[in-house]
Amino acid sequence: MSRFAAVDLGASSGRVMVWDGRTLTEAHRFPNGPVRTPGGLRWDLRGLYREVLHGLRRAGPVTSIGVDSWAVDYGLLDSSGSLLGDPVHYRDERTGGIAERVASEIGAETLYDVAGLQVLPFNTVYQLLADDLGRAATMLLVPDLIAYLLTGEIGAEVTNASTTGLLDVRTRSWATGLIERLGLPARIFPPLRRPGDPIGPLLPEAAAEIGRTCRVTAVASHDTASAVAAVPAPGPRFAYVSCGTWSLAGVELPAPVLTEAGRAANFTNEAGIDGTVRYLRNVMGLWLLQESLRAWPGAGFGGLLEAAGHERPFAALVDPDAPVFLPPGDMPSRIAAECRRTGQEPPSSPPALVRCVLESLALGHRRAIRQAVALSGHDVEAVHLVGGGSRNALLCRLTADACGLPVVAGPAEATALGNVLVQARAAGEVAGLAEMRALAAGVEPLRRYEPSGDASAWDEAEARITTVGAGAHR
Ligand code: LRH
Repeated sequence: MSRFAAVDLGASSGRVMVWDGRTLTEAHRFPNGPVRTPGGLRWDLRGLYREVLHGLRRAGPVTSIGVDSWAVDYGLLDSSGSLLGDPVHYRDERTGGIAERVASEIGAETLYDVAGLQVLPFNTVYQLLADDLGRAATMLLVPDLIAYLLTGEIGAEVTNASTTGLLDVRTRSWATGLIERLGLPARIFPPLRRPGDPIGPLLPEAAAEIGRTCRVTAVASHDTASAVAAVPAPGPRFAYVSCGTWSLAGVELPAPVLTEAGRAANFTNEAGIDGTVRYLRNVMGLWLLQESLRAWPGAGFGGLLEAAGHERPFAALVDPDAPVFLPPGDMPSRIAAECRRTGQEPPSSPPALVRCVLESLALGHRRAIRQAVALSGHDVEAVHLVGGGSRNALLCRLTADACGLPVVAGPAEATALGNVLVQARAAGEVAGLAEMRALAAGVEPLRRYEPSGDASAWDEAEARITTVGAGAHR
């Protein structure tokens, strides 16, 4: 079998991984994060690209490269193909109030009927409306931008384009009518490409940096779409939580669900591979922990987790999706303030706070999965928890208990796996989605957590965050 490289950029770390048909090996890993500039909260695109090139050099000879990343963010090119500044980070505050304005002007129902997307304040559509597009000739989402730097080719991969709010959920083509109604310039939306489509060979400059040439192939460039493609489920009756900076919790469906109840619950219909729909909701995810750890320099994560396992259950709970947790900043203080606001004693120590975050997240997983099942009518037998969060045994156990379903944890690198497996399939070396999932099941031992404990305690806990919580975006 050939070797394939995945460039997988997450919001808090990036990596270049190599697949040789049986094993996935890390060639390079590097931190990523927001940079505060006078022009707002941004990504350091050149820094990221430098790390990508370094990783691809270390990867050795490969047949093809695929690029995926977090969703919604983009860079703008001018008419000469030059980048107009670093991409703005989705946690920047520039989109404040825009979603509400668009909903009152166009109607939230109309938007949902066209794009089937959950309302998050940072959806690309709202970012574009906050942006100055005067000199923009092309909008490229982050993985398409990296692919452009590597090959010079312009395009928009469809799974990630489905997170813009401007892709027609039925036809999977740009929603030109909506784009026009919003007054956005149609010229900036590049031709669409699908997972498995060839993008092109490396530019000579990129090949010189990497030390060899090869081709770049479109993958499911939305990281969550790649992760779901690599869920190691033997059949269709599964829910998933793709757990990293965000937890994306839901089910895989053959067609979108565009009901009023789904819209009111803020469920999204994002594009998966092979025409599948990722019917899911965003839960705030490990961001709550990552930002807490940033406030406690020197705290060892392993020790904190171990201690959190011995803390009193359900001592304090927050709605993990409260908008107050979205921006960067002091997370422990915000969690304590939320506890006080909702009449609870704030966690008294870092382990107690970690326990509060993990139980609150498990409740977020439960709420999203139960609603996904109820709204879609798609029954599930197990929850597959993939991504970095699958290494967090306490979170996996709490999620199994909260959902009342077995949790199958792993693979941790599901996103990179989904990326390389789509390339292997495009090269004719893997047959289809079922074979991709069977291969994904073999890369690391999967851990199974059976639900245990008192189910009614979780019902009460959910009632607590639902009645006292901010209600977030649902
Ligand atoms: C996860 C993710 C998620 C998006 C968010 C911006 O990395 O792609 O699916 O909603 O980042």
